[in-house]
Amino acid sequence: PTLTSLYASGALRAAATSTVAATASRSINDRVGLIRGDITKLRVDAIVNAANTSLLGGGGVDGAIHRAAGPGLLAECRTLGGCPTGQAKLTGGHSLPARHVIHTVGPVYSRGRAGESEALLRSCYDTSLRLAAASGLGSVAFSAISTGVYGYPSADAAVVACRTVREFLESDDGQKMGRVVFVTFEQKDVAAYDEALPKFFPPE
Ligand code: AR6
Repeated sequence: PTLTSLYASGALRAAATSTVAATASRSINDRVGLIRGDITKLRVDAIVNAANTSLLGGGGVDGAIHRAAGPGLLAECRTLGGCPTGQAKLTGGHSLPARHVIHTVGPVYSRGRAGESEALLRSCYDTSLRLAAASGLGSVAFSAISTGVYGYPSADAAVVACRTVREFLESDDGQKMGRVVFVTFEQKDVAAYDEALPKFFPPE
């Protein structure tokens, strides 16, 4: 199936499940995807939320996820004691089609401290992927962390996202991961991933 047909259907989970056993023979490119749309509609093992350190909700994708998941998600988040920037925490998916939500906290972008912002953004992707793998989750969909309210330039953020996912999928921990999907929403991020993705996942 095409990536588009995986959107809002049961096929993404089916694809991930059926391919986990065969990851050894699958290329890295077969394990990465890019779609444009609302992340709250995806039926995957986990969607990754761009949260804040309180983990108590907010605007943007965080607000959309909490609205779609229902009040049970906020209740569970209240038990977590927040999350430091660059780290990630796992909850259930509640009323979402996704089984789980990984809440990660991106950096507020600072041009003057771009290196620090980059290290923290990289840590968001890396920590989320390790948490997913440690929890036995085989399919993960990422929102474009920090590229909204937190102001991270989309092109730079897409490079960090693609590079970190590539390195993870090549690592020992990454072998079990069936599928990682980047979810774009606004045109600026669509363009950023159209540019970055082929550089890190070149057509074979
Ligand atoms: N599905 C997928 N992506 C979305 C959706 C959606 N439904 N809605 C927005 N996006 P942002 P940040 C994209 O601002 O920059 C919150 O208040 C959006 O186009 O949601 O990390 C939190 O509580 C953008 O590309 O997150 C924090 O306080 C991306 O999601 C703060 O915002 C991230 O934009 C975090 O800021």
